Amino acid sequence: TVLSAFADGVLVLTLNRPDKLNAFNEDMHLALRTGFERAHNDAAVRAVLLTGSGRGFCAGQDLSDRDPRKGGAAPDLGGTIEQFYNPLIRLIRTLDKPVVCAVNGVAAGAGANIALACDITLAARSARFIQAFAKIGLVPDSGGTWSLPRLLGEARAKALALTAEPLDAETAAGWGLIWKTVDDAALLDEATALATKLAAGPTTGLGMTKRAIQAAATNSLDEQLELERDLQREAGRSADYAEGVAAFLDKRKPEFKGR
Ligand code: LHQ
Repeated sequence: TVLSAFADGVLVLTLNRPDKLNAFNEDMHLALRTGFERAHNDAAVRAVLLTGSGRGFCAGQDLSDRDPRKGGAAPDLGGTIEQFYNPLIRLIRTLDKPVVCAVNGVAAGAGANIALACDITLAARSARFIQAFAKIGLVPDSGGTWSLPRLLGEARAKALALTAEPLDAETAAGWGLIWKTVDDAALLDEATALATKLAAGPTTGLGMTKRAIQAAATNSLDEQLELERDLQREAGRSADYAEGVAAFLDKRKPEFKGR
């Protein structure tokens, strides 16, 4: 349900239930979690690339898993969120390495918000983002109610969430919801090149940069200035800082080790 490949420091995780537009069932959740846990624990992994196989990126929760017409007690959706979606979003946000997301096609429901939780999100020009929740009486999850207003402001966040209208990738990029759009045929190459470049970077410093920018969401300026001071102190002790400065002075390309 998730293809996993490792090359040049990049762990590529490909959602792989193309017949269902890569909607999440439990197996896919567990496989994706295993992938992100590996990224956390394996120092050789210095960037992650998340994408989907087939014509969709991810259609959110697999709704055929929980057909209400089959009767029985209403499922505890809070339990599903607690068990699967929330841990996934935390794994992505707390990973001290860059996560690139290549949205190869439609991203709906939780699928859209997982893409928004990644650090750098590129999308195929034909992709669409849909806060599909309102269509079935649900509330945006996977951090959507947090990321949408931060990335877009309340006006656009509310309109997208309340109407569930699809947002085309070009508009999403223009609004600052994602980093950029790429021609469909070039998406995977471009996203792989970006992830590979990041994986050859000063991983410790990049991880701290990610942490600092995320902390700004809740910090005051004073708290943020202090955080920057502390992180810079730590970064200044890294081998990659010494290498970066030496390479600059030698007028050569740095060879970062990620430490
Ligand atoms: C699907 C799905 C799908 C199953 C396409 N499930 N089969 C959290 C906690 C617990 C429970 C509930 O949810 C959540 C969070 C959520 O993510 S809620 C939001 C769930 N997702 C949706 O509501 C999106 C449902 N899908 C759609 O609206 C459309 O499929 C989109 C707009 C994504 C794509 O439309 P089309 O390009 O027209 O493709 P399609 O609808 O024909 O889909 C292709 C196939 O994939 C089709 O199967 P079939 O056997 O007919 O070929 C769909 O049934 C299947 N599929 N999404 N979420």
